Amino acid sequence: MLEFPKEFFWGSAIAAHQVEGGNIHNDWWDSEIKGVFKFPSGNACRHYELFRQDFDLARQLNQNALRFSIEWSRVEPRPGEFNEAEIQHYKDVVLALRERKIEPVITLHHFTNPVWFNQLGGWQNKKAVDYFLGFVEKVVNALSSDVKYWVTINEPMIYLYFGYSLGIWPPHKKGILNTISSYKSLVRAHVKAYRVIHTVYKNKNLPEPKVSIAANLRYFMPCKDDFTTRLAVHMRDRLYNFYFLEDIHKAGALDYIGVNYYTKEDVPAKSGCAQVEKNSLGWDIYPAGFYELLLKLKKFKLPVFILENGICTVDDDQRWKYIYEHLKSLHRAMEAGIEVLGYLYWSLMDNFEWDKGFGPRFGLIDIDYNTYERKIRESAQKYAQVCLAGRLV
Ligand code: IFM
Repeated sequence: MLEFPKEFFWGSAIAAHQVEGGNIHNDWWDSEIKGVFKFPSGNACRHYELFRQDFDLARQLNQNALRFSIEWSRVEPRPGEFNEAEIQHYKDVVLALRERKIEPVITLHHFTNPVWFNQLGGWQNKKAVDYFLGFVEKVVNALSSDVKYWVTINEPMIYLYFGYSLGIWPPHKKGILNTISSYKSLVRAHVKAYRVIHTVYKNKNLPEPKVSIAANLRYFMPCKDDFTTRLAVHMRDRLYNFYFLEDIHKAGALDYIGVNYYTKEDVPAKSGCAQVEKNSLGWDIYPAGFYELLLKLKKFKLPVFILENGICTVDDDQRWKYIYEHLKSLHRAMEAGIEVLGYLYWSLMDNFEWDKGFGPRFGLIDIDYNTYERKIRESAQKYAQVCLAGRLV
């Protein structure tokens, strides 16, 4: 039996564009209606209207934390023009969570931008960070009294890779120079947002907030025991896993480390040294890598918060096995001295998996996209027992 701390966050995560539906003012929607993607997000899960029902289910599943994102393009559909009704909507969302004794963990940027922001040059515009801060200040002022945990940017390296290096996601700005300049912008955006958030709390005499990013971390698996492989692993760790975190840590803008962990990657790539099970998108399932990675975070001397960990599969037994094995690894890392604040499964419900559409099923809750009926999966019930007892049997 593995015991977790009494004060532990057990929950799940979602993101606006993937669940809300009808996000007509953002760049993903714009690319979708221009036919760039095969699968448009449309109504998604209709979570925008059904959020109370979804939070009832989260409560029923004994979850005490939920991560969601605020859709910037709803709050600020035109530059400097804030939509008070949308701000009220997110206040209602936070309140609905609090009423159910669920801790809100709020993401401010989860892959989508308002269309106007991209039209003005996106993250390459000299004023990009100021635009973002205008939104951040507005939202944080509105929600601060009921929120402690903030995530400024979700998976900056993934966003930069798909949106800039490859250019297949909005804003479709392919190229290394675009990637580098946007990287710098995102680092500045985080650091300044961190300061804005802390200042708002200070001015309002509120207890200190906790601010981080959600870093998508991958376990780079050394497939040979030689110097070149070790160097290649080190370089990938530095570049993909730690560079962004180190930059913002150096700037004193990190209160905890937000971790999203899904998979491993062999080094050299595709050498297939460890043949393992895969999820329905073909990603390797490797819980041992979760442990190894968490240990590598020791150097930051900060608590860790698992903001995403999950599997897309049509085999619900495989989902439970995934959760179980990853929780075991997490517990091992905690025994080895890593302080962990909580574990959020990705995702509370099936949702719009970006360019892959609605095919991949990551949810603890099944969504019928014809009727929008929600059905709790068996794996969710098992996870609910862990959330309730705070232990893995
Ligand atoms: O669906 C995504 C999420 O938006 C960010 N992290 C990874 C998930 C699964 O691909």
